[in-house]
Amino acid sequence: MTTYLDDLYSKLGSTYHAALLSGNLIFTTSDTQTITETEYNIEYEVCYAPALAKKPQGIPPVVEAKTHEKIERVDPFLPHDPTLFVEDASEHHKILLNKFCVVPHHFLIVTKDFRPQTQPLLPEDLLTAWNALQALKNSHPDAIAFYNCGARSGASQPHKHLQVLPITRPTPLTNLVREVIQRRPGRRETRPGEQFTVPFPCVHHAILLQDPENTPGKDAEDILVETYIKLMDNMLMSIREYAEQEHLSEEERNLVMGGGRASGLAYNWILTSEFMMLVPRRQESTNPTEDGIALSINSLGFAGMVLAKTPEELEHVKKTGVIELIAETGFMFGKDGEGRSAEEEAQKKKEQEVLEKQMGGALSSL
Ligand code: B4P
Repeated sequence: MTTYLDDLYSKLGSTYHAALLSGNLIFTTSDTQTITETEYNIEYEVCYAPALAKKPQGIPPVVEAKTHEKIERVDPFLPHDPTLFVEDASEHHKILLNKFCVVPHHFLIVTKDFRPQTQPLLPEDLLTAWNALQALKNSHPDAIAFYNCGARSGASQPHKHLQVLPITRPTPLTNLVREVIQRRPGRRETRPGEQFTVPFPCVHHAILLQDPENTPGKDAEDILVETYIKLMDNMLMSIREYAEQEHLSEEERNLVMGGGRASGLAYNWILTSEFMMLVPRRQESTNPTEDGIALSINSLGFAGMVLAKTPEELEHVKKTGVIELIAETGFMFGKDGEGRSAEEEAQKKKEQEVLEKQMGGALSSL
């Protein structure tokens, strides 16, 4: 039997150094600034990397000329640059280093054959991402895997690829999740397999993963697939509820529902060794300011890491706040909770009641 991902980290290291030296991999230095949003009790990271503004943009999906001849598409992953190839990750996937990285050793899990980036994750994709995280468990226990699915999710390449950021400290999202799943007065701890939410004012769904070592009758693949399907079901339900709001125009309703096609949906998927999260996306970038400043947001934005490429973008993040900005690209809850699922609404109400009781009704008079 072929084994994959043995000694992944040392292979990442040697391939990374060789590709950096040969100039085939471009590492961009950045200045990471932490922003504390007291309203949400979250510490966010803004990664300021002005050199990335000069990076070539991703290629558009296949377009057909008027003659109906296909315009040839350049797929950077097929064939791939051999200097960026680390190893096969499974029968169906290969690992390539990210050519334009901000974090060293950032890598991609790419399907060997072309599959579209609008395709849902398959059991083999989920398991390969999980196996990659497990392979890094000793060196990088807080590594994070993500998938930018669909054009409005921040994806720039149409060939199916998941990504892994081998980082040595928890992302702001991981810190936040560890906080919200803990037992607190009036709240019991979240158990493995249960859903939870974080204080994002937009639709999102997350589940604390069961540990395959301690879950009789289920292996890692069963747990990952079950979790993903549950999250997708809930996400579709939330999107449908959101689309049914009376004030939405037909155009907006159609956009929300992805034009009625599964491939028209866009979402960010995040996996750590502790949880899985899905955030449906309404738009690729934040709402443009009067000066036309808009930030492109991908899964890392929802992991608490936002990328700013110009001083104006950096200023805009600091002024507006990260949470407001990322929420603009998802399906925002209205001020009165519009867009929140009935289940989430009930949960919020319950939390509010407990808080009010604890504070002697002080909250209700605010
Ligand atoms: P996508 O899913 O399509 O898009 P993306 O990660 O949002 O990156 P994008 O290409 O839009 O880059 P951006 O300037 O926003 O992923 C495509 C991936 O393929 C990218 O990682 C890309 O670099 C890589 N790639 C392109 N051509 C390649 C080739 N020939 N061979 C191998 N890989 C190739 O962001 C620039 C980079 O910064 C991205 O890698 C992005 O993931 C990363 N990033 C974004 N926010 C960050 C943050 N807050 N902290 C650290 N890194 C961050």
